Amino acid sequence: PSLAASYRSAFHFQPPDGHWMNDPNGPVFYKGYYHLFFQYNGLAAVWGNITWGHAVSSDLIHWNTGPIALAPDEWYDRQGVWSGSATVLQDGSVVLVYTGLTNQSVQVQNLATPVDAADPLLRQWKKSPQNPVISPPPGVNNLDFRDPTTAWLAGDGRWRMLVGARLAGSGAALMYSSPDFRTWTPTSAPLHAVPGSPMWECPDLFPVAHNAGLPLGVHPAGTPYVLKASIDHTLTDSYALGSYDAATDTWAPRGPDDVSQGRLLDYGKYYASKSFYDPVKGRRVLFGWIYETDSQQSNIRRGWASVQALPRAVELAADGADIVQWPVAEVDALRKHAATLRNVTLPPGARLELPGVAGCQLDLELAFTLPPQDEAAAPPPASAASEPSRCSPEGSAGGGALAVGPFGVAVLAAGAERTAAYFELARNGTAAVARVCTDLRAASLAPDTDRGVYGSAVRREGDGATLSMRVIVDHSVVEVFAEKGHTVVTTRSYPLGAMDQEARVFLFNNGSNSVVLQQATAWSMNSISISSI
Ligand code: DQQ
Repeated sequence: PSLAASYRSAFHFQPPDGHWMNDPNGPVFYKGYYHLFFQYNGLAAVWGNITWGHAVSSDLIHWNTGPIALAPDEWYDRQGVWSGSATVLQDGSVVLVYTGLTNQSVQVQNLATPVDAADPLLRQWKKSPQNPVISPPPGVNNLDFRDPTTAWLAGDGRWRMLVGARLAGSGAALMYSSPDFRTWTPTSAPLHAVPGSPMWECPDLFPVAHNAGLPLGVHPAGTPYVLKASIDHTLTDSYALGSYDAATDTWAPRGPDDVSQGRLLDYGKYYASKSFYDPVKGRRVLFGWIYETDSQQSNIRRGWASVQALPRAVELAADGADIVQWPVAEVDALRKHAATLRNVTLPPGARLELPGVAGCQLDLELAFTLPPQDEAAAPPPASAASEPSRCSPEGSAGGGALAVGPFGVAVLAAGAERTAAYFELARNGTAAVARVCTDLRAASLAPDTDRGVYGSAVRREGDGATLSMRVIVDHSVVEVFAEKGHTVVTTRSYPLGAMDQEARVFLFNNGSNSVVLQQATAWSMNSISISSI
C-alpha cells in the first residue's frame, strides 16, 4: 500500500474523498440519526474554501457522508462558512448557527434550517433571510468574533448562546439571549473572560455529573459546569470546572485553575472540540479535531488532512475534582481477536513483545502494579518539583531522576521506529506525581515529522498501587486515555517502516524499579467503510 493509504485512519471519521477537514461542527441527534458537520475544503488538502461537510451515523462510529450542508454563497459568508453548532428547538426542529466571514472580512453569526424537516438525513439546508443575526459588538475586532455554541432555554424562557471572542485584550465567551431564536441581544456582561488570554475559539459550556450526562438548560445551583475554550496560539483546548450563575449569566471557576490557565482536554494534537447531549443514551459526547503534524507538502501528497477523534463520553470524576473522558462504548464493537497477558514482572530494562498482536488498528488496555514506594530510597526531586505536571524531556529512555518508570508500551514499532506511551512517577516534595506521556522522538525516520514528548500529570484512581491506560492506534493516530480518562494524550505518528503488519507492540520498563504488568488485553480493530448517501 502507498504511504497515503497506510497513514489513513480505518475507524476514525474522515471524508471518504480526502481533501481537508478541521473542526467538528453542529453535532446533534435528530430523528434517529447522529449528525456531524465539519469544516471541509473539498478542493484540496489545505485549509481554505471552507464549507460545512456533513456525515450521518446511527452509532457514532459508522458514518456516511451527505452533500455539503453549507457553502459560501451569500455576501455574509462569501469568505467561508466557519464553525458553529446545532440546537433542537422545543417543537423538535433543528437550527444551525454558524459564523460567516463576509465579503468585507467581518465575522457574523448566521442561521440555517433544513429544507425538509421530515428528512431524517437532513440533506438540504437553507439560510435564513434574516442573516446575519449577530455582528461584532463594540470592543471586539471584526476578525475576533466566532464559533457560536448550541443554545439553551433559560429560566426566563429566553434562549442563551455563547460566541467566542477577544474583548479588549481578553479571551472571552460572549453571551447572547433571544426570545425567538431570530433576534439576539448581548447579555450585560460576557459569560466569562480571562485578562491577557488570546482569542477564545470554539467555546463550549456544559453541565457535568458523575456517571451521567446532562442536557443544556436549567440545573440546580451548584451543578458543576465545564467551560472550554480553544486557544489558537497553542492549538490546545483548555478547560476549567466552575459554577454557572443563572441570575447574572456568568460563570466562575471553582478552583485556582481558570480557562486558558489550567487543564487541557487533551495534551496532544487535539483542537476545536465540541460536545452535544445524546438523548438516546443520556450522555455528553465530545468530538474533536486531530490535526496533522507533518508538513503541508506531505498532506498535499497524501491528498487528505486531519481526522475526527473517536467521540468521547465526558463525565464528572467520582470525587468531583476533574472530568474523565472515555471513548463511547460503541467503539468496543469494532474489537476482534483479543490477546491477553497476565501477571508479568517487568524488571528494569525489560522489553517484551506482546504476543499475538501486531498492526496499526489496535485497542490496548493495560494495568500495571507499582512497587511499594520507599521514601528513603527515592531520588531527589530534581526538576520535577518545579514543574510536576510536565513529562520529562528525556522521554521514554529513562535515566533521569524518576522514582518509578518510565514504563509502558511501544506501538507502531519496527526497526528504529516506535511510539511510546508510558507512565513515569516523579517526586514532588514527599508525594509522587504520576504522569502519562507519549514520546514521538523515535516515532518516524521521516525528516518532516514531530519528535515531541507530550503528556501531563494524571490523577490516580483508587489507592494508587496500580496505573492503567488504554491506547487506541489507528494508523497515524495514537490516543492514550490514562486512569479511566483523567488525562488524555492524542498524537500523530508517520513511521516509514513500522506500518501495517510490520508494526509490533512491546511492553517496556526503562526505570530502575520493577513493575508488574497486571493485565494487558489487546484487540485488533475492524475498519469502517464510509460512503456517500
Ligand atoms: N476554525 C474555524 C473557525 C474556528 C477555527 C475556521 C478553529 O471558526 O475559530 O475553519 O480551528
